[in-house]
This record gives sequence, structure tokens and C-alpha cells, in this order.
Amino acid sequence: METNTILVIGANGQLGTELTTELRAIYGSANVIASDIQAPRKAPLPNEPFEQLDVMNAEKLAKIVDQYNITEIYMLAAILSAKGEQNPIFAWDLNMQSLLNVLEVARQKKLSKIYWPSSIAVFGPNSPVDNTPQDCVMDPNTVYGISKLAGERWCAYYHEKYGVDVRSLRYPGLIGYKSLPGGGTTDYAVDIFHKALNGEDFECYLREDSYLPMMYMPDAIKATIDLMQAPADKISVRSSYNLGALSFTPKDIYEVIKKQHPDFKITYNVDYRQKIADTWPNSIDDSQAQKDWNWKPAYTLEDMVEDILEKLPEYEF
Ligand code: AKB
Repeated sequence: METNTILVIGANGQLGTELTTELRAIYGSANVIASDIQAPRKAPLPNEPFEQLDVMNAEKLAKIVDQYNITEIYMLAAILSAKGEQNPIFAWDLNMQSLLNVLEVARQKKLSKIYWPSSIAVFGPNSPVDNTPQDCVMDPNTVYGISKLAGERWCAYYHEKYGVDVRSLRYPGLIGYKSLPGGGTTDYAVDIFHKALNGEDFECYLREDSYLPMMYMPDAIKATIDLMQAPADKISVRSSYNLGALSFTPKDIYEVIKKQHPDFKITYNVDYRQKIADTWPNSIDDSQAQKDWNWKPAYTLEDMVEDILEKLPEYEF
């Protein structure tokens, strides 16, 4: 196996926490440098290098790349959809400049690969809602979605113009239990498990019939690693790949949880996040990812609920 030295930016986040663990299992802890603007929740072990990094600081980023001879970067830092609407200019600045800093360092230092996540938020009110195709009308109306769509174009530009091997996935709502998400529209589908297991009622900010594409974290991690390990000539999409797994409504997930927690109650108190959800697809056509690098999700809604209800109570935050 080729030896990579990987830098994960945003390693304390919902995706970063799990991706860093998996990358360390594959490439060895010492070869995966975790970084985040915040110190980690638990003190890192000596063989689990951690650097405090604000990715807006291009100089410090370049210094870390040199210091560790970094060959690959996973750039996960972002302000998500709901939080972005509260401070649009800040969200735009952070989401764009962080990506540009990473693409620039990749170009200047000839890094071998970059990963950057996009999202179903790149679609908008005029995109087809069912089985949304890879290429279609894209008119996002959240600052997060606009920044992801612009970011996709920057990725394609750096690939075309400078040969940077940058790869990306349009994640659906990600659901994991190892860390709490922050500021997304799909986060209700994580919070609901914490309430059910604490014996509390759950107040949902989306309508009961709000159907959205979602994905269990182990599938998201597998997709990311598979994409990054695929030979470069298999990657035909240099903006970002559509990626599908499952779709459900708040009512659907509630009904599945309730089978194991019969007293669990849900109420609905819709807020501004509903408008965001209403512009996103119901389901995703990911046939290009299937064709190019054999993408196939493993988890159904029932599998995911069973796994989280079993493992979350044992998990130490
Ligand atoms: C969000 O809800 O903002 C994210 C996403 C779908 O990208 N989870």
C-alpha cells in the first residue's frame, strides 16, 4: 500500500471524528494528523498527532503540511445549512476560504489527493425532487448550498487547470452516534435517538412528512474511503458525486424507534429549517458513483435504528 501522510481538518466534527478513526485504522495512527480549530474533547495519545488549526490561517496550514510531509488532506470544516442562515456572510467566508486555502496548498506543494465534502444542499427549489440526477438545474437558496455549489466548481477548476486530484461527495443528512452534529437541517434524525434513550419526548422542527435523503455514518465513511482509494482514472466526476442510501420522514424514523421504545412520544413544532428542507431532494440518483467506483450502501433505516439504539447507550462522549 502506498504510504500517505494525511491531514484531517475539522477532525472533532461529526464526520471528522469517525473518519479520523477509520483512516488511522487503515494507515496507522502516526500517519493521520488530526486538526481542528478547537482542542479535542479527550487528550490525544502520543501516537495520535493533533494540531490546533484555524484553516482560515493559510500560513499555519502550509507550515503543518511541511512539518509532517502531508500528502493528502481531508478538508471537513464547514458551517452547515441551518447555522449558515444565521450569519450568511461569515458562513460564505469560512466555507469558501477554507476550501481555497486547501486547494492552493495542494497546488503549490503538489499534494497527491484532496477530499472535500459537498452536500444535497447544492440542489434547490427547481431541481427535480425524486431520484435527483447528477446533472440538473441547481439553484440552492441557502448560503451553505451556494457555498457548496461554488466549492464544487472550484474543485473542478483546480483539477482541470492545475491537475489537483480533488475528490468529493454530495452527502445526504449524515446520522451517527459518536458525536453530536451542529447546525444542520437534518440533525433532528440524530437528536431523536438521544431523547428516546433518555426517556424524554422529542419535539421535531420539521413536519412529520418531510422526506429527505439520509445516510448512516458507516456508509458515509465507506463511501469516502472507497472514493479516495479508487484509481484516478475511475473518477469521472470532478465536481462532486451524488450519493444515495435511504430516505425517510420524521414520522418514519419515529415509528421504527417506537417499536423498541413504546412510550416514546414525538411532537412537531416547525421552524425556519422546514423551508430549507422543502428545497432539498426526496431521493438521489447515484448511478455514476455505482458505475465509477462500485458504490453500494449497506444500511436500511431499520438496520441503522437497531444499531444506534444498541450502541449509543454504551458510547462515552
Ligand atoms: C445539513 O443539514 O446542513 C447537512 C447537509 C445535508 O449537508 N447535514
